[in-house]
Amino acid sequence: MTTFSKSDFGPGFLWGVATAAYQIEGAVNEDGRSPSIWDTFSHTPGKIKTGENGDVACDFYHRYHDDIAFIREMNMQVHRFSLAWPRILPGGTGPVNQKGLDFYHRVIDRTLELGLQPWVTLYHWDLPQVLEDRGGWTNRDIVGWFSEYVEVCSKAFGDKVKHWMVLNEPTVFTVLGYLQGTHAPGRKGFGNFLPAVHHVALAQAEGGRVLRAHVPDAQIGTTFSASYVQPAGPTWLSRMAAANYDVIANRLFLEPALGLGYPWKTTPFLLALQRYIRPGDMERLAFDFDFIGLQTYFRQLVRFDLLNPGTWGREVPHAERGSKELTEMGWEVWPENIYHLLKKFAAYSGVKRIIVTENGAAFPDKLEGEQVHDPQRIQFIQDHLAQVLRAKQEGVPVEGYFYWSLLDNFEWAEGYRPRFGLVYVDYPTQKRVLKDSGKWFREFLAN
Ligand code: NCW
Repeated sequence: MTTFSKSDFGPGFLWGVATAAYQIEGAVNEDGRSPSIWDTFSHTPGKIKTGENGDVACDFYHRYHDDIAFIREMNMQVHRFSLAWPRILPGGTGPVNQKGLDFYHRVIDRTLELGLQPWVTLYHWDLPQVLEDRGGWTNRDIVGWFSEYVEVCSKAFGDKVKHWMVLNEPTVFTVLGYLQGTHAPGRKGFGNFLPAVHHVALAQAEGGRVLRAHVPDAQIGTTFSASYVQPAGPTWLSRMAAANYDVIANRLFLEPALGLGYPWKTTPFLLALQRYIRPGDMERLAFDFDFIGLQTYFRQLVRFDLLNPGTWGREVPHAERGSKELTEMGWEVWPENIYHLLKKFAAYSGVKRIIVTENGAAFPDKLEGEQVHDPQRIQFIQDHLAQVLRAKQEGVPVEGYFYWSLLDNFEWAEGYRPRFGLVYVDYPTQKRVLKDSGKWFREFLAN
């Protein structure tokens, strides 16, 4: 039983779902799209746990019409999705692919036709491979390449789309893609990571400025992955390690956007970024975002580790924490996480408005006839919404909650196994089934 109702969140609170282009669209060779770094990476043996790729995914490219209708059916108002740079500018820069624009016009028109708001993410990790071949995010020229792409998108869609997010989770795509190498493009080491961080942070603000210039009446935001970081013990060393983890997990891209610069006082190894910083850059990192997208899935419990110079920390294994429940991603379920993060983000004076642009969980869903019973997901959502409401009632300006994700989809290096959707996708037949959790939203949000 839930102890709250939709009306407790207030009349203006926005409810929605989120997706990302490469994870759902498929049709990778259609209508002039060029390969992205995720096509290259997923077709490289050993990179995806299951050997799978996004060639077909959910075939959203052909099924968008009916898929978007599920959002309406669940009584939500927001359809958050991303644009694929390699569909729109197959050369990364230069000639525009009209067929790529046409596809997104169809998606936007269908969204509007159903009375939903389109919320568009410009970059959700599918960099054109041609640009990676020129250094990708490690090449400073990418700030100009990205600006060109943002200009094309804002001119094409700015009349219809009034809510924009510049980037999806910069920390995740730089740490996993350019430091650890477990995500595309699979680069490793600080020599890749540090320049990528600085160029991404510049592009984050520059993207905001380009949008503002071309769509002056737009609400402009960007999204951040976040994890509430707790020290495992009361010692100074434990707290120091946790503070360093907090910098990477939560502060690295948020603080420069807010005009606070990089958090190198807490984490001195970030001083190595200075090598890539040119005169005027520190001012250019800031942009006055209308809203901040908070995306969170789990907390981090951290202890001191002498063997990990830089952050000086290591996460405490779940077995040692007595974690009650783990999702299919191996992520611990701990709903208070989202409450603490909302409070933390709201404490920055530059954060005016917060939208939870992603939160959700993967569980081992099974199709039984025409039904998918997913009580764990319903519980997860209810427990997280209770914490969002708690923060809101304490004055946090949180004004929306978007569930990740509309559909089960290609979960990057994990392949198709983790199912995050409110709608089940039977991949062999591409049949869709609204899960019990989707039905729960439908009832919860009904008038
Ligand atoms: S992997 C990840 N995700 C999932 C993905 O499907 C989606 O595209 C992302 O926006 C679900 O939501 C996001 N997030 C990574 C979580 C944090 C990993 C820790 C990295 C430490 C730097």
